Amino acid sequence: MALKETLKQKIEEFRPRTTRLVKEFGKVKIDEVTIDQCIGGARDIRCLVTDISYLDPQEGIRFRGKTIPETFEALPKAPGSKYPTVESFWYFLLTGDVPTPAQVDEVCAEFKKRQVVPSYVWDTIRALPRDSHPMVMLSVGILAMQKDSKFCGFYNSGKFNKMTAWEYVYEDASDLVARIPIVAAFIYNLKYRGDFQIAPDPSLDMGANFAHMIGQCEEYKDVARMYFILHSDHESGNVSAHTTHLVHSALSDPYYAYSAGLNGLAGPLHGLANQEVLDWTLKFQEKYCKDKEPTKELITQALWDTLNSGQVIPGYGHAVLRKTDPRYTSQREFCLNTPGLKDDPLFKLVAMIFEVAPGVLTEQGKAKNPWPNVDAQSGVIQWYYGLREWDFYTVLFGVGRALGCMANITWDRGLGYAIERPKSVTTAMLEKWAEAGGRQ
Ligand code: AMX
Repeated sequence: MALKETLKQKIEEFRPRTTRLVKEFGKVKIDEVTIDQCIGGARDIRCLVTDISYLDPQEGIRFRGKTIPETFEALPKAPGSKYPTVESFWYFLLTGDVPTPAQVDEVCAEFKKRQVVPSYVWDTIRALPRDSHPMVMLSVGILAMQKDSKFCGFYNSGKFNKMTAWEYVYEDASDLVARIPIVAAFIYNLKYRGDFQIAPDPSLDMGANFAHMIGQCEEYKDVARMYFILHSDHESGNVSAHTTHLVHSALSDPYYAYSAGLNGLAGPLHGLANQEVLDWTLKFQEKYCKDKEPTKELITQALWDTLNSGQVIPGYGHAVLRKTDPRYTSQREFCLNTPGLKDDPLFKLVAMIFEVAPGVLTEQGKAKNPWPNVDAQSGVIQWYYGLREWDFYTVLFGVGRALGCMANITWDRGLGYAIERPKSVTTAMLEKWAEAGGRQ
């Protein structure tokens, strides 16, 4: 069965569960809110629903119930590769089912049709100053496509229907997911390769095609597949996923929603951390190891210098996780299993930082989680394969994150989630309730 038909069946079967929860159990309490949470970024408040992925603080992410190794193991692999295609993962995220090879082929064929980017997108990106950050270019490129949104067209058609609205989100979401690597490759070539553009190769899957379009080697095809899958989703409370969900909840179409999500991803506490990690590591080499080999002592000194200057250690800490991020571990394993990369000096340095940084952060005593997150390990892989323009790294994150965000808002519409509108209070109210020991 084609992906959209399977999804239609799944959404229709699922709807009664959501309806029943609201109708019969709507008043059942699942959480309480403290003043800490109110001022401290709504940490840990259970007030979002998604079945696409779940983040356990100790275990890390599960996509549709599967850990990262289980996901990689279960999905059909790209030809000649140990890694699955991004297309098979997209099917899995949307439906929760492991696709058959034939179903993957269908998605691949569909993406070929969808991946044609309108030429006005290239004109829009080219009109930006060439020294704009590549995340600005990506966000603008995605937003430019809004004018052809099928969801927006459906809304404006006068025939809008809540039950079928998800189908138009699905159409936009699939177009966006198929096109975003093409847009990213265009930005890369525009900014760093003198606008030397390479046409997509219709015989290749998404990851392989991205590698081809940025002039990368054979091995990088797996890097792209792994990278896009690992960065796809981290349940729905993180800034990029939450922003996308929030903006779409106003029935803004997927282009508006994901452009906004990308703007959140571009923050240094979120997706920009991968660029910051590379920046930190290279500056460390430059400043502390000009004429000597890096040592744990030198790294410890540099980490304390960073903390004492009021900055965060990029790539470490997490709002939910309380152990080493399995996305970090997965990329580390890739490095260890790749001859050349495992002996690369930058990888060895990143591995040495891993031995030291958790201890330094624990000694400082502020971070609730001293362990590395996804961003501590991702840049070194790109660097090794010659992708050394590290301000591009968050764009790679953004290509992957599109998968999770688009799968989520397709289901948001399928289940008819409401416009998001939490209630705010004033500081005086908090002070009054604080005195009284709770809200009266
Ligand atoms: N370096 C230094 N201080 C850190 C720290 C780090 N890596 N991680 C947390 N802290 C500090 C916080 O800044 C905060 O300090 P404050 O009390 O002075 O404000 C204190 O420790 C408590 O913070 P927390 O509850 O442990 O973390 P959080 O939920 O507020 O923030 C995060 C989480 C990721 C923003 C934070 O750990 C951080 O800034 N890490 C570095 C940036 C980074 O790697 N971001 C990427 C995260 C993954 C992603 O989204 N891609």
